[in-house]
Amino acid sequence: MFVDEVIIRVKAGDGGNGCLAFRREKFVPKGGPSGGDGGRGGDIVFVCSQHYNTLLHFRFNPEHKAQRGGHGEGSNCSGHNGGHTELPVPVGTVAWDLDTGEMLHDFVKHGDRFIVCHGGRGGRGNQHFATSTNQAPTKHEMGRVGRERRVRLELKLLADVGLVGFPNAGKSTLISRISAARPKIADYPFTTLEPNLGVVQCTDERTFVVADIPGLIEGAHEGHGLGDRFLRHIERTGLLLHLVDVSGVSGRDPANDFDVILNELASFSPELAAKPMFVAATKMDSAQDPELVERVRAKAVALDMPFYEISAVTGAGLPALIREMADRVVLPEIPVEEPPVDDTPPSGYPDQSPGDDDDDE
Ligand SMILES: Nc1nc2c(ncn2[C@@H]2O[C@H](COP(=O)(O)OP(=O)(O)OP(=O)(O)O)[C@@H](O)[C@H]2O)c(=O)[nH]1
Ligand SMILES: [Mg+2]
Repeated sequence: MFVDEVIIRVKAGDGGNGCLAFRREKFVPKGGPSGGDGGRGGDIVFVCSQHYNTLLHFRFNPEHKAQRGGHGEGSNCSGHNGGHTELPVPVGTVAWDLDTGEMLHDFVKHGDRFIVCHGGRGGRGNQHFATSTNQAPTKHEMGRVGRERRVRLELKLLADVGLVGFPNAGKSTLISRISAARPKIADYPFTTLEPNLGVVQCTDERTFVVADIPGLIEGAHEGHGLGDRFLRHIERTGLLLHLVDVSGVSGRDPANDFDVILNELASFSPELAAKPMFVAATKMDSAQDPELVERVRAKAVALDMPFYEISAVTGAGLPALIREMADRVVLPEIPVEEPPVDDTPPSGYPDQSPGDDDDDE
C-alpha cells in the first residue's frame, strides 16, 4: 500500500526529578546535601532512510514516545538519561507541525536527522542549592516535561521528470518502455492508482528519474476522478512531460485535452504550471487523423514548448525524447582535474629490466 500522508503524535521523554537527600555517615556529622540530578528525557528524532519508500509504517502506529530520564538519587548519584526514539522516514518526506502549520523539515538526503521533540531537562538535586547561609537546603527541582507535538508527514517523491496527461494517455506504457519500472497497463482509465518511479538510462550513461502518476481529468482540482492530490509528487521535478493521446480512439479532441490538463495544473499550483514542459503526441502508430496531431503541435509551439511525436509501443521518437529530457534535467558533470602525470617510470618498473625473470610471473 502506498501511503503518502500521515498524522502522528510524538512525545519526548520527561526529565527525571532532582533528589532531596543528606549524607549520613558514621563519624561525619552534618554531612550536607547529597541529592543527585535527574537524567535528561530522550528526544524524538526523524531519520531519513532510503530503505523506506512509503509512510505505511506510521499508518497503524501513529504514537511514539521516547524514554523518560531516571530520577536523581542520594549520594550525589545522577539519574540515567532517557534513550532517544528514532523514527525512519523515506527520502522526500516533509514534516509539518499540525497545530501551527509550520514546516519543520524537508528530508532530501539519506541519513538526514531532525530532532522534532527535545527531551525534558532533568531537575537539579539539593546538592546544588547549598549556600553559606543555608547549609541544609531542601530545595530540589522537578524534571521538565518532554515536548509533545502532532506532526503531519507528507511524502513528495523525488523525481527529475513528471508525466502528466489524461487517463489512458499511455503514461505507464511509456515509463515501462524507457525504464525498468513495470506498472500495471490496461486500456481502461485509472489503471494507475499510485505513483511509480522509473530510472531512465540515457545512451551516454546519464540517468534520470521519471514519475508516473495517476491520470487527470477535467475538474480534478475539485476532486473529480482521483483528484489532483498526486500532483504533489511532481512538485519537485525539474521538467514535466505532457502526454497527449492523438490516436483519436478516446473520441475526445486532443487539443482540448491539452488545455484541460494545463488548467488542472494551474488550479493545483501556479508554480507547477510554470515548470518547463515538453509535449509528446503519443500513440502515433495508431494516429488516423494528422489534423489532430497538427492542432496539438500548434498549441505547443504557441506556448514555446518542445513538441515530440512518439509511440511507446513501437518505440518511435523515444531516443530523441530521452536525450533531450536528459539534457534538460541532468547537470553536466564537473570535470575532475587530473593530477599531473609523472612521466619518469618508478624504479624497478618491469620495462626497465627486460631480462628480469619476475617479468613473466
Ligand atoms: N497503439 C498504442 N497504444 C498504446 C500506446 N501507449 C499506450 N497504449 C495503450 O493505451 C492503453 C493505456 O495505457 P496506459 O499506459 O495504461 O495509460 P496511462 O496513461 O498509464 O493510464 P492511467 O494509468 O489510467 O492514467 C493501454 O491499452 C496501452 O496498451 C502507443 O504508443 N500506441
Ligand atoms: Mg497508468
